[in-house]
Amino acid sequence: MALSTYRMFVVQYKEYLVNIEEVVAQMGLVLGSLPDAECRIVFTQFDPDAVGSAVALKAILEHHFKRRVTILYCGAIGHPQNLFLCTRYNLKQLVVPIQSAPVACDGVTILVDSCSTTDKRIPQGLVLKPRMVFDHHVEDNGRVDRDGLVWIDNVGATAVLITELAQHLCPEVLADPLVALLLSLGIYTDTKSLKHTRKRDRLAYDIVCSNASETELTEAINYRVRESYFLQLTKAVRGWRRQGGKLVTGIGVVPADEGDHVSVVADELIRMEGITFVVVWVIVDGVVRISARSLGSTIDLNEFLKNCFGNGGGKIGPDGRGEGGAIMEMSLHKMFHDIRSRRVMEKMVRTTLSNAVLAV
Ligand SMILES: [Mn+2]
Repeated sequence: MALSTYRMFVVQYKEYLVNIEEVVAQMGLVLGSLPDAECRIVFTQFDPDAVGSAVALKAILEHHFKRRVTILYCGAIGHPQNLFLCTRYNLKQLVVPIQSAPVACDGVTILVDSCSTTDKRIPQGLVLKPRMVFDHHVEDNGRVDRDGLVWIDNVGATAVLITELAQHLCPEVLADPLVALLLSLGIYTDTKSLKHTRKRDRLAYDIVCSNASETELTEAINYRVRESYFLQLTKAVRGWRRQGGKLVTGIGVVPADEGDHVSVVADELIRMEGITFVVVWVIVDGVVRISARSLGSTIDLNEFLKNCFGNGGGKIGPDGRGEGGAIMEMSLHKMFHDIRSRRVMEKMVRTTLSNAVLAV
């Protein structure tokens, strides 16, 4: 793929989109101002896009900029596909929990696939001061500190940006089968199996996909799903509340490694005829996590998340589909011990959220 073809698709999005040379120049400035500092790539949500982007960016920083790089993640690994990737490719060698390696002030912190430094998944007390941000959550970008490089672009996945950067700086990193596989998977999953792509997404996918093993990609896409997912889906269907095109439901209290099912359930429910807005909640470790989906323009997903929860955010796809999440602050920890208090807690969350969603 000729580079000029890429440049054609680097179109201005608000004031944030910069062209690839500008990105490279900014990277050079940031790294040049801290010549010996180690780079720490941080992501807040463990998913194929974040992991793929981080692993590929690490390779670019090592090969092209000759930097030492570590990759740190926040939160738990709970989605069955992520657990599969961890085991199959021994990712825990490559990506470590942020708690085990606190971000020191003298390092170059780089945030990928998120641009919020107030994300609830960042451990309390840890202040992230990213000098570079690579992200595609365009609607969130008001919250990022503008010191250094901020590349937030309206593409299907952060992996698209990193592929473009690699293609421009050192295409050889894309020949690595693991890098190619993870980037392909990042684009594939973030665009909902390539259903919601723009031209840049497809161009990037073509490049990375040609270097990834077809068998391994198929294996990672067709990951097995746990029984508990189906039980939680049943619970969500039984307990839903609907009003017009709005649907709100919960899957209750689940173990930490099953918390990511909430987004899979939300993806499933938004497909239902007549439904244009879905909110699904789950309680993990005494914290309420929300996954929201919207179709069309009747409800502003980001405004809803911010108004209701004061945090969170999402992204809007090329067809106007919204996808996002938030954390609801409720002091539930104390109630967490027996089965009866679990029911009380679930009821409290259900009522609060149903009222919030149905009132929109
Ligand atoms: Mn992403």
